Amino acid sequence: MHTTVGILGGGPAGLLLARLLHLAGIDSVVLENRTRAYVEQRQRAGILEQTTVETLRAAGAGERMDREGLVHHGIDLRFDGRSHRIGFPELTGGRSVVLYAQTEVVKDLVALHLAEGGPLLFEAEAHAVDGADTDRPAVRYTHQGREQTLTCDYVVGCDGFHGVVRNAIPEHLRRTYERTYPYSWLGVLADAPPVHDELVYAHSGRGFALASMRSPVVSRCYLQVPDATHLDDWPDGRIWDELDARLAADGSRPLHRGPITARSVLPMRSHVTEPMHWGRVFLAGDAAHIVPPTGAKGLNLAVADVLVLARALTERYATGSAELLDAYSATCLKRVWRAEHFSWFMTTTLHSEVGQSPFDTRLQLSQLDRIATSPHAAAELAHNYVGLPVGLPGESPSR
Ligand code: FAS
Ligand code: PHB
Repeated sequence: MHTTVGILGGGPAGLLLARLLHLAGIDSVVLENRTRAYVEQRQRAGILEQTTVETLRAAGAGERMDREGLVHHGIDLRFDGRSHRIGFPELTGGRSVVLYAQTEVVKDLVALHLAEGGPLLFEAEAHAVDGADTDRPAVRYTHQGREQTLTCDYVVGCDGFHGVVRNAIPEHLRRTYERTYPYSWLGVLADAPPVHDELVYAHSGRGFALASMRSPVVSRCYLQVPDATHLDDWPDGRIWDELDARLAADGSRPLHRGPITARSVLPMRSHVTEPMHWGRVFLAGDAAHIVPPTGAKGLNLAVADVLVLARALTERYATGSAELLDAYSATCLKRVWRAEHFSWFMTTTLHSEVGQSPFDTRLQLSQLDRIATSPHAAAELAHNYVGLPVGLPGESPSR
């Protein structure tokens, strides 16, 4: 099989890229390792930056998001028994975020692509990319029990952190930057109405907590727990008690409790692979970078990479110029490192390490107090949270 762009991975990055290329009249084939049901139910991100929302609308995948998504104009920060709201529009010149789960974004993009787009093969596992430095790279993959080859002009690795495309960049040319954190998140989904209509991020001596949601009747909450935590040690009652203890602040109400329908433990890591382009191979999304979810950046970074790459490929096939393709890695890494910094900042400011010194705790509280009392510090957080410029040609850089 031959196509113009071979896309490995049917997560949000791969599906959105295929959609944007389809709208630009550029053929692609998407190879996804798992089943459709699996990728559509895999619980991950929940917050969409304004640029992500606008991109999904422009791609024709915004109708259900606009109907069911919850527009959030702020977040609550809780620390030292106090609650402080960060209002986004007033601090960012009118920008906000939307709460709409990644599972729903993926469902919308899969449905749209199967209805209008090119080939999207599920249960197609890619093994390797050959000839990445030639003008006709080839992907070796298995589908329906048969070894197959997909040749293309370009290969894009949207295959996540454990993907194979990254390995097509010669090791001696690849630079890896990593930071791991000595704690994890216990994430739960519960049939319980959220007690607060915006997200609540809490710093407490017992550890971090986040109260998020999936709908007006479904809560999504997270607790900082030690690495290698066993779910059996966390029966429902203990989870709710701990959430209430950490989220408590003046005037706050305890959470509504309900059946917990899903739970998982997520390790926390920051990771960047450079470059994000070599020869005829490109990396986008988690295949190139991972952020701890405290800054709600993961999915939004993947969308921003794909926006820049789709624009560059469209330019290549419309004018023959590879200028934007050659600038892809540098363009994305500028934004990626900003998001890495913001996610590291939110993580290290809001989580308490075991054995953390009282001095460090005081520093965290001073930083949080600064955000709560200084419009400048609050604006810096708000701008990063609602989303910074993507790096598209002609985009206003100053935000
Ligand atoms: P994805 O990982 O979503 O998609 C990659 C796809 O490639 C997968 O479908 C995989 O099956 C496929 N694939 C892999 N290897 C393949 C191969 N060899 N052949 C074919 N296909 C292959 N972000 C938040 O903001 N909030 C959260 O709460 C949050 N929770 C997260 C929880 C987890 C467990 C993870 C891993 C991430 C979480 N994130 C969260 C970040 C998340 O949103 C990612 O940034 C986002 O999924 C990135 O999208 P993609 O780059 O498309 O990668
Ligand atoms: C979520 O809703 O899953 C979510 C929201 C914000 C975060 C992390 C996770 O920072």
